[in-house]
Amino acid sequence: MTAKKTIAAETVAEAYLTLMAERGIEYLFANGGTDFAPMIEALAAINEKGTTPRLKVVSVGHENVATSMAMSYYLHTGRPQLVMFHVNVGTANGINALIDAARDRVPIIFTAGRTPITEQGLKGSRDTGIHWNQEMFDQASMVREFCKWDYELRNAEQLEAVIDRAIEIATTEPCGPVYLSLPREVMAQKIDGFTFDPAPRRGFGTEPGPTEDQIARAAAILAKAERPLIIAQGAARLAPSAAAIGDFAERFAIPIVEFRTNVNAVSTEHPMLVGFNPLPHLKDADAVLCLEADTPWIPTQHGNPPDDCKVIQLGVDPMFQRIPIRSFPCDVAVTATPAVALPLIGKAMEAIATLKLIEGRRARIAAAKETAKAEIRANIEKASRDTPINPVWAAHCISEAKGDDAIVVNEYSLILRYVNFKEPRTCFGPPGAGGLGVGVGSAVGAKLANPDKTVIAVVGDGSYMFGNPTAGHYVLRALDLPVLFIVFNNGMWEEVEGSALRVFPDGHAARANRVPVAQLGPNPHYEHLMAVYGGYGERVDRPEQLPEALKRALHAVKVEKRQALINLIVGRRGAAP
Ligand SMILES: Cc1ncc(C[n+]2csc(CCOP(=O)(O)OP(=O)(O)O)c2C)c(N)n1
Repeated sequence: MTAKKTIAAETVAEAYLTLMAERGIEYLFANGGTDFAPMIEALAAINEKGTTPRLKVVSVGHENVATSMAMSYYLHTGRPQLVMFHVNVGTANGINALIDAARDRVPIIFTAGRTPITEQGLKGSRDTGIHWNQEMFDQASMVREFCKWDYELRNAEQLEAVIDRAIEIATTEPCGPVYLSLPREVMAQKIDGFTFDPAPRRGFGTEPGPTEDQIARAAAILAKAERPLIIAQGAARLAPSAAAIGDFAERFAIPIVEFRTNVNAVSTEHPMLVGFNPLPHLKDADAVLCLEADTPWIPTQHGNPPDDCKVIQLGVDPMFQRIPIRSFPCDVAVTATPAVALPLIGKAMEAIATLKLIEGRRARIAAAKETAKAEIRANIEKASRDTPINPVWAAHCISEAKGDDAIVVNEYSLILRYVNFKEPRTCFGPPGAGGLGVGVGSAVGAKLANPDKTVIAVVGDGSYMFGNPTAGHYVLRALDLPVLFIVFNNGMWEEVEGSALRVFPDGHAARANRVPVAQLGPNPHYEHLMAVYGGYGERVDRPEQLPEALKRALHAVKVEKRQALINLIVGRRGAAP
């Protein structure tokens, strides 16, 4: 039994904020309102008393940016953070990124004030008109579908239990956000010190384990397969899983497709990485190992693997129970992280795998990779003189300029096939749920988590606007964090246009000069925004200008320590080769 610890907290809010820091939460990303009165008073008290550990508080001008920052910070560090917003309205603004976090299994302690319950009589009772208008019968109902747990703090006595339950549930696999509402009177309540357990006996970070039977059946399928395929998707959220995927694939010579991945699991130089698209690998496979893949392939685009192909679904919740309809085949489900399961499957395969099969495959994959490299080089050469700038050429130039350990946050526009990522976990893609507008905040969170690394955000002009860029640039300026933004400005929502043409290939929209809704022109001078934030901005509309422009912008970021933005006038991505 560890000794209890007592702190000289004067209010519930002060005890709450101190206990969060004691439990390892580093940041409070905040966007406040009248509900924050007790929090503000408590933070000032904590500062005045020099209490440690202490949360670092960052005021963020939009809740979606703040939530994206918390999401990204976790993906880089493995450590969940705290956000707090203004009652129901602030909650509403953060829900887009919350949906992304939920689908990508990112734990966030997502909190909001709750309008004062009492109309008068208590410290913190209602004192402005909005306190009636902001009350809801069930504030948490707004987020319940995307939070694993929700609760309202009702009194001081329950504080430690509530905080520990929130962290325990958020960090237990499958991880995800939890929601806590904090009424003003409860937070303002006076207390005379606060006593808690500094080493709680709780199940923080609990993981499921695979059964022996799951491991044996998966190993039997993979050992026998001649043309196995790994489809890796959400697995590299956890750094040990990324390493395990690379090791396992190399050992047994199994090609990896990183499809819709939000964090790259392996280096692009990994001998088994064959690309980012299940085509053409899926149609020949006789076994597919899906790693944390909610959508291992898209039947209407990629077809399905052959009927006799065995499919293994491996993940902490391999059935993705929170997705209402999902009908991908599953011959064996393995309930574990890749970090835990793959070494066990590998061990079980040792005795039954055939070396000849493995080495034959290794040689074939190496040859196919050489062919693909030649095609990539030819495509780059072909794209290099196109105006407007071809996204293939842009991707290549970014690849050449960025440096090996740079972190790239890609919201939509970067064609990964043309970019080298020497290190695993350096390419952070759009979240699986596709709630756009998280790229800007994710870049801020990435830089916060990796102050010594170059962080580059590659965003579409649409995604950039969704990202509340003024709030993002403001935080970077306030915290002195330099990030390079490359806005792929095609003056449209190409994806929206593309989806209309996919569904109606011979329709009216396909024949129209301008596809309705999807056009964003005329292209704004986004580079001028840098003047507002003391950054470096440049517009680039010719392909030969891009390499030097990237050097200038990276110089601004790395040497001058200023944020920078390249407004890159690009053409359509189309079905880029
Ligand atoms: C919050 C949100 N609203 C709308 C969409 C639908 N949507 C998907 S892609 C896209 C266009 C994104 O534009 P841009 O970033 O410029 O990329 P482009 O498609 O032009 O390459 C839109 C609006 C979405 N995914 N998320």
